[in-house]
Amino acid sequence: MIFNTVCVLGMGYIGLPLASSFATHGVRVVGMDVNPQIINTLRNGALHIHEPGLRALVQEALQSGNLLIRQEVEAADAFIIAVPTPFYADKRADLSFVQSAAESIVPHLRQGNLVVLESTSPPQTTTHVVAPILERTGLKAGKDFFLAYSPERVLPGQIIRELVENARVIGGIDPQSAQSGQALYQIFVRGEIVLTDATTAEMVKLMENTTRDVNIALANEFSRLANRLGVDVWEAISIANRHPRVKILRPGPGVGGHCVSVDPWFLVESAPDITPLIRTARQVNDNQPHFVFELARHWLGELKGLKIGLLGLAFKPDVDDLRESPAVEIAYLLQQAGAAIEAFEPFKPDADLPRLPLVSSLECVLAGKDAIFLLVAHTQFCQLDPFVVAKLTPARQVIDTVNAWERARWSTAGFKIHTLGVGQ
Ligand code: SAJ
Repeated sequence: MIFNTVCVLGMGYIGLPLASSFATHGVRVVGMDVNPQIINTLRNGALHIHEPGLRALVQEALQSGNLLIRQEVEAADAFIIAVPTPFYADKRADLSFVQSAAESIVPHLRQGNLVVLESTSPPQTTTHVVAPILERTGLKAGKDFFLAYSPERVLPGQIIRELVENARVIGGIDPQSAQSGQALYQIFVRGEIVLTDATTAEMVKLMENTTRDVNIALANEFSRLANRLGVDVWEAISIANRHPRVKILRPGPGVGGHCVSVDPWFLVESAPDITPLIRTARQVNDNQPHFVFELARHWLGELKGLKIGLLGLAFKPDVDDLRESPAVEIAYLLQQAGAAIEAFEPFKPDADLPRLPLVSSLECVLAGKDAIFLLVAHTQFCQLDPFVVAKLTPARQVIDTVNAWERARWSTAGFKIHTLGVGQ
């Protein structure tokens, strides 16, 4: 199958690198987004997201003349849906973006086209939600056009490399659709391409992130036990991980981002009566910011009026993504308890968070504080020298929620350091 033109719907963390990768491999790509601000930003040669290496890739794609940024869907040989799947307050998936993306393809769908859904979705979304919308054309999925599900599986911070190198699963609604998907992605994917059916591919994606979530929940529970029992969980984990079949993940302030903290709910949604473990792990991780807040209260005493500087708000190290971030939740919990907080997020210094005061430098977030919290293990924070920090802040209490700071050194520099998972 020949793909002269590919239309990618959604110019976000996945759609933009994907569209650019096709474009730099000689395919004419229509990169489409409904948000006019994103369109303007991209057309002006700027980026609306931070991802290492993305700027160079997008520029190369634009300069090649192959990547066209549009606000409307255009006719193409293949359409890739890479839009967000948020969730409602009751944790059910909100498929409205997927549905409207599919609807916007309808007027352009032609015999022999391929449509691929990349957005993480509950099992059976491709067959039960997307296919019926596309079939409003009168064309039949699997007979007149190809339809497949191929989840993105890249790690934020490593997207550009992983997009090319990771194994890719392509689940067709029939074998020909999967093969058509393979022909498309092998244009730039160097990792193994594994073909299966659409619902299996949906399950694969959700199982991967659920495995991670359940394992992090376990690590977080270990850290709670350690705090109570007077054990250093980090030492215990490093010893346990020397066992050849044990790989305990890292405890932390909670699980954020738009993947691991969301996807397990899609499995619970599909069968709530048989998924108690997945649900409980989600609840443990969702509760972790509260656990950290209570620990802080225990360590620092009365929080009302306390001036606290917060280092990091992103959902994980070295990214600018604040979605579902446990750090943000901890910030609000401290604020609700009456603490006078200020936060510094170097990857998004001007983030718009209601009522949350952000400062734009390390100096500002340290100045005049009573206590400092390390909430995200951004490289620049991990490398902080406590002797330099001691000169920039009157605070002598620090709380390290990610075990990035060497306790002995911070103590020597005059700080009382409290670390998540280290019981006293
Ligand atoms: N976290 C911990 N402890 C750990 C590892 C992570 O507390 O040991 C926390 C992080 O700080 C963060 C959250 O978990 O708040 C999720 O971070 P992550 O690095 O585990 O994953 P994401 O959300 O950035 O990306 C995941 C990846 N999935 C897996 O590794 C199985 C990625 O490959 C997926 O493409 C992505 O979800 C996605 O889009 O679904």
